Amino acid sequence: LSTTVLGYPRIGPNRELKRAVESYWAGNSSAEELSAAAADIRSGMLRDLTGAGLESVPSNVFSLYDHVLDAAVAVDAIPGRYRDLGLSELDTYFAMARGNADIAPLELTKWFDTNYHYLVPEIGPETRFRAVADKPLAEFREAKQQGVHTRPVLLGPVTLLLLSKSPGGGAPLDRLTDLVEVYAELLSQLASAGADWVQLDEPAFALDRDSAELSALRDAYRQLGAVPGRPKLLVTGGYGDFGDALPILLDSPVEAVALDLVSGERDLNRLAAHGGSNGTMILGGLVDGRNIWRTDLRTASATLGTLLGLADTVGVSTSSSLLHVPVDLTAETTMDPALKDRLAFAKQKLAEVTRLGRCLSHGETIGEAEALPPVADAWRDGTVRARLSALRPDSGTRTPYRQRAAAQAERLELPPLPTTTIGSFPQTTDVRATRAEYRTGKIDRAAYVSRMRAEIASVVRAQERLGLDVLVHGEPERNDMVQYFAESLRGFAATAAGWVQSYGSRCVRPPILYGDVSRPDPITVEWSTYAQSLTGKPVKGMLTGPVTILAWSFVRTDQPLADTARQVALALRDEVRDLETAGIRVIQVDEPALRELLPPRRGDHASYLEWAVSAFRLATGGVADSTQVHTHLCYSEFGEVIDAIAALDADVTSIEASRSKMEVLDDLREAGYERGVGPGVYDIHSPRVPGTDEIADSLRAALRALPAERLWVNPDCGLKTRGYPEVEASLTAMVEAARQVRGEL
Ligand code: THG
Ligand code: ZN
Repeated sequence: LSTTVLGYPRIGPNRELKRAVESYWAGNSSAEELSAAAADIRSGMLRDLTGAGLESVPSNVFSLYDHVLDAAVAVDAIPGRYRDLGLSELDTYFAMARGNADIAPLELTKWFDTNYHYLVPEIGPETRFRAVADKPLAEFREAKQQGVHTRPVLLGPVTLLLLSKSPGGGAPLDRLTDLVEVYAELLSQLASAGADWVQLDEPAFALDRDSAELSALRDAYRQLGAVPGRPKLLVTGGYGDFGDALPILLDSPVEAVALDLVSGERDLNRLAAHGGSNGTMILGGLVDGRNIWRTDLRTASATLGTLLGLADTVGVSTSSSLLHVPVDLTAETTMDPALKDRLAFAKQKLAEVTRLGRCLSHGETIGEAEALPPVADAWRDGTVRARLSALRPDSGTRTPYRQRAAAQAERLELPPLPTTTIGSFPQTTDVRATRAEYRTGKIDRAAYVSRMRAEIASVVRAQERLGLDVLVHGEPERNDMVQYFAESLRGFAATAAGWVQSYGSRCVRPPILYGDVSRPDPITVEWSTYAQSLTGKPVKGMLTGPVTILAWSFVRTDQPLADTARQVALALRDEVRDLETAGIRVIQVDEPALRELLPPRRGDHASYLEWAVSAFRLATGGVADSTQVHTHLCYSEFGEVIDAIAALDADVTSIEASRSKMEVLDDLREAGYERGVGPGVYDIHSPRVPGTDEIADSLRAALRALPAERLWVNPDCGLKTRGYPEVEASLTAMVEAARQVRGEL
């Protein structure tokens, strides 16, 4: 175990997984073809891992969709409604992941504070566990056949339960004893197949856990430690420190514990306070599994020195699985060499691990030549820094809401219950093709602009026909709401092939924020003003907020995130001001990721929310009273950030609420939010067209929590993934419902 990684990207170097599963789903290839493509991806992974000379190579880190779903399947926690479909194992798996015409998929949610999403298993009193070790065994044997003795990886039992829900009542954790018995069986089967080490991932302990949850951890590993003939156990966390779970693990009969020493350095102190590792091997997670900067090998090897003073046996690893970084930097052939020199993608990180391993085992030292090249002077921008320090402290403070609301009402002349959409309209193949043709130089700027204008004109006409009150231009020019802005801001670089899995077959290509950020030229103004020129109704300007831009990028680590957020906010503030000057009366700044960057430990929440809120306010606080600021947040779990949402001080906040049945309105009111709200009145994540009556009923329910002058009517998210027929039908129903309820006021 002296050198290893906790996991590796499983999408393939050219997104082979996406092609293979999507072709299978479309009925264009067979299960055998899918299985062959998956085996090829796994061999590629194995080649990378062994090629780097790691001492221990993980297996069962591949997944056809999601490793949490794989863990549920490995203990046979398949809810009855999927079992009853009578499908093959493979199709049952995909039904849980994606649903089908008759049945919804499992809920999808964020994996800790990353941009990966996992499927939420359902484990309740009715779940009948059984060990189904087929996948880990098959992948272990497959690697064995290719000459590699691997270390199977499983999601740990306690984390599996803590990530699950129990829709039928009871708590998943109530099933711990039964589940651990099944894990004991899985361990025995892996041992019989020849596995001498098994890795169990318990990242759920990066979050604050109560004493019952900590006891569950203690009980689980006491029980697993006692399994006769079991393999040795490596327990990993990642995504932060282990907190109070660390001493429990050190005192439990597991052979090794991996620490995240990138975002969980606090565990080093805890290890010292515990008087060392008590015989447990410690893997130092020194190579960042979630960001793309090269490891500072000198600092890392110094940390290894510290670890050697705290544990008898020490190894080197990544801070988390490498799932969150792109596969191979050598695919970036057009990147600025000065930037490329500072980066390491998954494959390059393997070499960093083995390099650190040599420091450990052969006492080698890190030479001058291996030091991280410095940040280039050209990436620093004195103007940005000077502008930020010259900002007045009240730059993020607008006048009181009442005063703004009166000025906006007079200027916008909207009916009560105004209708609008979240911003994007369906992205037709035509629109995508036009963007691609422009990008590859097949059409020139003039041809591109004229086609985009035609699309915008058609979207504006459609909205007028539908009778919406506040229009949008539809965002045909955007690929992704973060990538698009990154392409136009200084300080960001795009990658050519830096794909990272977001969920299932879906990937994103996060931009790299490497230098001081500024906005050389207006970005969205030409599109928004063109749309506004076509209609007398207000057109909303559409921007992505600073926190979301950071959350969905790879961000520099040479200065605090809060400072970087202020730079992004200042660039957006320039854009907001230009939109306003150009006559745009309503400006929406989306922050769907506000919740996502929330640090795992509650003790760190306040300082995060402080800078996150102040960045948003800096971006939006420079406008006149009569300019209306909107924001939009996705996902309905607002609990811990609800006060921050109120503190954003937007005039109108639209939120995903169709599934949480308007309860969020009461929560907002309790948080002291007394401005406009647009609770999503129908779910855009499903192709189903809502009825007028059901939307009208939701509006009536909302009116019980909110006065009519503050209620807006909108879908719960952007429409870019939907088709035109359903969008037109749904918006027709929405506008009609608003008209009906208006008549009752
Ligand atoms: N942009 C970015 N991150 C995100 C979202 C986003 N994270 C959260 C959420 N939205 C994730 N959702 C998706 C939805 C769709 C896709 C990816 C993430 C998707 N990707 C295309 C694919 O894999 O085929 C590739 C898109 C492209 O060509 O650029 O469909 O909206 N940054
Ligand atoms: Zn949304």
